[in-house]
Amino acid sequence: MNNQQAHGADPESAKGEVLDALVVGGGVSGIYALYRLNEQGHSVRLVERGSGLGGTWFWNRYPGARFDSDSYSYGYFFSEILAEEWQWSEHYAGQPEIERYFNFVVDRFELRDKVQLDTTVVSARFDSNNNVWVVGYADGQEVVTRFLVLATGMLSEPYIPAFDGMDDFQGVMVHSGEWPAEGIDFAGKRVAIFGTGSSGVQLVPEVARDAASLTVFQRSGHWVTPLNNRPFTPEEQEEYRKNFREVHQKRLGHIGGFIHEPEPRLTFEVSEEERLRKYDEVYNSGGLRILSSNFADTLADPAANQEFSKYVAEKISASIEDPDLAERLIPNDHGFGMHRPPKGTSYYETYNSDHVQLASLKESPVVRFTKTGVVTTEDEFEFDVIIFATGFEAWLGALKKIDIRGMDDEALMEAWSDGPRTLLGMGVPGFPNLTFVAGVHSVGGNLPAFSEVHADWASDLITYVKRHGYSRVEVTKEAAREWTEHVYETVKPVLLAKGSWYQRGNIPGSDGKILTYYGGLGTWREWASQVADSGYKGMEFQ
Ligand code: N01
Repeated sequence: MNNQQAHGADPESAKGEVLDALVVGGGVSGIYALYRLNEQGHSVRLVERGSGLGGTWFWNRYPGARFDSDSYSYGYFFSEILAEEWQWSEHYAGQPEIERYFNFVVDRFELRDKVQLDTTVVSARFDSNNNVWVVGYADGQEVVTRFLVLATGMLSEPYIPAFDGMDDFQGVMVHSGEWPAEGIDFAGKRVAIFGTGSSGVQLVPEVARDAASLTVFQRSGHWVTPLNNRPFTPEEQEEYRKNFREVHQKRLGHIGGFIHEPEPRLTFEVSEEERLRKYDEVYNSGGLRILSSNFADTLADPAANQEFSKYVAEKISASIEDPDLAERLIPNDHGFGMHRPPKGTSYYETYNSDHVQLASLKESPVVRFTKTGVVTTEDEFEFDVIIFATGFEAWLGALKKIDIRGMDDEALMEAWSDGPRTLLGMGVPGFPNLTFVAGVHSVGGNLPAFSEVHADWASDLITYVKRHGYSRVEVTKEAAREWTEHVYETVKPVLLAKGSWYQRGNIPGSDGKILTYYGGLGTWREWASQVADSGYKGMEFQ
């Protein structure tokens, strides 16, 4: 990385300048927003708190971090250059390669000079006299922008539970989403992992490989199925290149922005033999097909859900030598897919090793942390390293870190004290000239696919405002009420675990308000087109 790449543009250059748009966040959604806004001729800058680009794929550099959707379906589709000049090495690429991909995009499309790294936004105040946002950075500098584009991420603010005595622990404590760039050497170390969601599941076999001992603190079991990673061959790449446009269209036509063929049949309308054949197919195909190509009612009908959960439970039992241990690892408080299902590589098999043990927090909760480890109601453990794979405060965690003030100095979090209210997840009443990419109420699936359509819509809106000589656009309360009610309607048929992060269920004391849009990419696009085509009905211009 050269000097300019490491430090981005000179912050001093912002002085006196009024941008058309400031993009906050250099992850998947922010990078595309930067591309699109720049392509449409807007003066734009992207600021990112990290010292590199990639967002979630910059911070989550823990061993084992990788895609669980097919690499070539996760990236961008705005230019064929992306398929011609980028070759994925694996079906489910690892974090270093993914980080390289996002840097490749930024360099290939000559966006680097519009990126300012190591810049943390701490405040954003709407100046209603001039219809601009005044945005403050942690170092005290300010920048003025007509539009504020928040691409602060879905899972970007780590959540670490508060245990008594945590400050006393003298070993290394780290969250999976804030992994040190220099890595952690586990050789000969006694290691603990808290959390068995997607991050914990990816970490367990990697840490076990080198550590002297590994203790996994599990609160709930999760339904882990095989990732089945394999090389992405040059022949497959050629096929993908040829079908680039079709793959793009397929993503746009899929409810979750994936490329998987949906299965329209219902679980019990086929014979038992056919049901098992389908189950084997989705189980063995790897990645998230297990959910998105499974019978259509798997996440809607409790009996169908139970049927598939039973199938997966048998697979789990078959992977573990000790039947009692298998019993403890099999989820007993939610059915398959009610939490976002993790994909693993030898996850359950790792527990067959003598130096790996499961500590169930339901059977024996933590009493306190000590200087040397952890005391539970039944045991005392000594550790050198404690890893928290305990998830994130989805969407709102990152927004809470910025003091966002709209009309009449109202804080965004006050406006959302009864849960987020948005139009399309793109705009909020009382907060003019503010838009999001892959924000609350706008996404549920393959994030890059959603990011592209959101950023296109946002950039078109900014173009519209400029072309018509307006300086301000604001969502009406009525439009936000209507969309927010629709968001709540779409979640009703879905079987969701209470503790799921989609509704803040993982944050203690949370209100359980729905954050994710379940209506699908197609419905979102239809609604968004109707708004745009009607001259932005539900939005007021000045
Ligand atoms: O976090 P999670 P994650 N005491 O919230 C446990 C994406 N992702 O970082 O199940 C003890 O899923 C909690 O326990 P329980 C993906 O979208 C993708 O793993 O609530 N334990 C759970 O086991 C994913 O959904 C990939 O009982 C506590 C774990 O911590 C999202 O990121 C890879 C606790 C948290 O699981 C988040 O995944 C990684 C407490 N007080 C992540 N609080 C890919 O493969 C929480 N836990 C692409």
